[in-house]
Amino acid sequence: MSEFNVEKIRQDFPILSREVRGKKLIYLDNAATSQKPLAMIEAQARVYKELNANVHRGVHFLSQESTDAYEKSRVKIAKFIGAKSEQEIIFTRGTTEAINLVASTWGKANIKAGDDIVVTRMEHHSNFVPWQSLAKEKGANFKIIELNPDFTLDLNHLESVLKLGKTKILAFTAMSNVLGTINPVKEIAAMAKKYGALVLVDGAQAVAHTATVLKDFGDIDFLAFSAHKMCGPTGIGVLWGKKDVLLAMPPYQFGGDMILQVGDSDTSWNELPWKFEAGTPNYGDSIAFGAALDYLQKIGMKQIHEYEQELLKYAREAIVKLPGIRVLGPEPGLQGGVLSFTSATVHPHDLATFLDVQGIAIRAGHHCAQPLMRKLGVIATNRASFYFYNTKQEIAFFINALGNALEYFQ
Ligand code: C6P
Repeated sequence: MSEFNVEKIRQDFPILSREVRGKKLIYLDNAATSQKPLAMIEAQARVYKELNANVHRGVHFLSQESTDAYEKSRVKIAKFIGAKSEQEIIFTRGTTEAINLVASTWGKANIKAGDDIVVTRMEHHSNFVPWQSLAKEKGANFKIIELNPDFTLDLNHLESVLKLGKTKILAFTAMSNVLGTINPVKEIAAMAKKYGALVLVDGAQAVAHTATVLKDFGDIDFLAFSAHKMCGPTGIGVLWGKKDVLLAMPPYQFGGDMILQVGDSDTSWNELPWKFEAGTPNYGDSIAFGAALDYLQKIGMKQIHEYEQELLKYAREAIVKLPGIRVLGPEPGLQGGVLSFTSATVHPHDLATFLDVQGIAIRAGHHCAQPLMRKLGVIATNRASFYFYNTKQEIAFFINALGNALEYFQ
């Protein structure tokens, strides 16, 4: 085990000391949303206690203070992912809205009938349906890259599609929320560029666990991620885009703050990033997101990643010893802290309900990835997902309870 003081870290998360159903909470549903440290909770409360005023709209002291905090948070996010400029950071409600923004602005302006829009079999609905819908609207072809039997992406299939030279955009996840598969983003992006396609990366899962995001991802054009999966508040997320690509895109929504000048018959748009932020933004949560990033960086993203890999290895080695359990995910090393499994005999919802009675929170269902479920030939899986405040003891308890569940349902 690395030099990682998990017991000390856990004290930063008030919710981790509560009981559920009379049992100590074991929270293993981190891929759905992470828990929140006090530093973030207090930063959010401070906004409303001390500096609440609408941003970009007042000359008075409070408005300037809140605008300053809002824009400072944008700078923190830019630094966290290694963006060239904070102008490339657009606040959205989350990953879903960030992807919809690109599909409806860039997509509507650039996709024509006969073009290829390419996604993969392991996409979350948020990175599948907006593209499928855009393709329908424009008469474009919607293509899905399949997986290898080991749950990795079939790069030969991808290249065979890209080679046709018709792909306008390749949208794929950096890490699957079901399989945990970590895709080789840099390699895939380079391949897409070779054939002239733009690249959108869904970072909803990966950014929460990656130390040097844009450097690792190479030549991509867009990145979408959500604060709530990385110790931040719900309802806030980011679209990062290359400046020249964003500049060429039409606005998303229309209203306050995104305009420069409104004439009776014409309107001009504000500079980046505000061109894409119509209306009063969610400055409270944006500021709190900055505090969450400060917290993560204090712990160290590299340490977080390494520790999670230890937890995953421990869990995987233990779970495969249980009778009838099938793990759906690639070999260790190619997998993030997400462990999906099925039982040969027990329905995922029964298992999750049994565990819930023991205070253990895991997810059961299709994980918003029905195209993947269909291909895997299952209607649902169980999924345990880890973050840096989980412990080996919690995992041991979970595995033991899972063993009991399997026995009980026999
Ligand atoms: N996955 C899960 O339990 P939002 O809801 O916009 O913050 O994120 C959507 C999303 C997009 N892509 C991936 C890879 C995701 O994992 C998610 C969210 C959660 O797996 C909720 S369904």
